Amino acid sequence: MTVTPDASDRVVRTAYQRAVADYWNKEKDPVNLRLGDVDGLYHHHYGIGDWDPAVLDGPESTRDERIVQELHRLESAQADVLLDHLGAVAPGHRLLDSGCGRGGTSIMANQRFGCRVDGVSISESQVAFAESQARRRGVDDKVAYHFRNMLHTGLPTASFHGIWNNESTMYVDLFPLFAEYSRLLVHGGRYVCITGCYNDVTGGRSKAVSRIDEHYTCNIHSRGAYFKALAAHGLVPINVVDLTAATIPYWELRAKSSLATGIEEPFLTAYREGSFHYLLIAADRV
Ligand code: SAH
Ligand code: GPP
Ligand code: MG
Repeated sequence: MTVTPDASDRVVRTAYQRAVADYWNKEKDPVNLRLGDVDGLYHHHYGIGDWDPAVLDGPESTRDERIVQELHRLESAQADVLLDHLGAVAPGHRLLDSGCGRGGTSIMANQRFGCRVDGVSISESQVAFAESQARRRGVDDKVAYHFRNMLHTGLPTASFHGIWNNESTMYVDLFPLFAEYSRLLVHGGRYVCITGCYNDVTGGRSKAVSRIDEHYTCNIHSRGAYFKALAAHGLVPINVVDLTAATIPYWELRAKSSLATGIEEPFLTAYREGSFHYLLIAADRV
């Protein structure tokens, strides 16, 4: 990674963005690192699908390790579902992992499609970590990570066939974000996001949703906000999948594990009371 002396100012432009970058620069929680250590795919997103009840049985001494592996399997399954929605991606195409974290989903996309993938994050330490993983796997000629702001990436116009946000849209305003994607995507290019959003039907931000915002220094948007912002930027939805029921088991297992961070209860409450959904949205650039 090349960081010029003023790069940080150009990427991180507001006090809020500074706070977000600081959070991710310091983040080293075992709930993420121990899971990533399982196979070297480091994720900062949640899981979907049912877990095997057998992980709770068997010897106490290895129970924790079984849970770690199972949580990681569910998180990788989530990324696989996101990639399923990118449509036909050819080896010559270019993809953008916007808000890429430690880069796990970018590696999975390159493994699946054989194409070039660029990841951007507002956290310099995440970018350095992700770069070292790509080098370790020998895919750094195809998978590159950049210390950039997703609101103004500086990447070339109409150069991406696909862009995704895996749990990173809650850190930015959606109008400028989708204006940037509208610029970056080719005509017919696909945008996919997986996000947590609050329910317009039940009113404003519930107590549980506010606790999630506070925990991660983020600003969860309403469900409706996504569709308004997509429509305003020539991004036409092709698929909307409510993953709420599929993610609840992940949170239940996580709550039972020694890696629980305390945010499990607000997620379970918000999902069960219906004030919050875990949604996948896929849209085409027209
Ligand atoms: N998509 C990744 C990480 C999600 S965590 C994964 O699934 O593993 C949220 C990510 O959003 C972090 O990497 C954080 O640095 C990034 N982020 C937040 N605001 C950003 C911004 N304005 N520009 C670029 N990245 C941002
Ligand atoms: C990242 O996951 C969490 C977010 C990007 C914030 C909020 C997401 C929503 C869907 C509302 P992580 O893996 O770093 O979190 P944790 O440390 O809790 O596992
Ligand atoms: Mg995590």
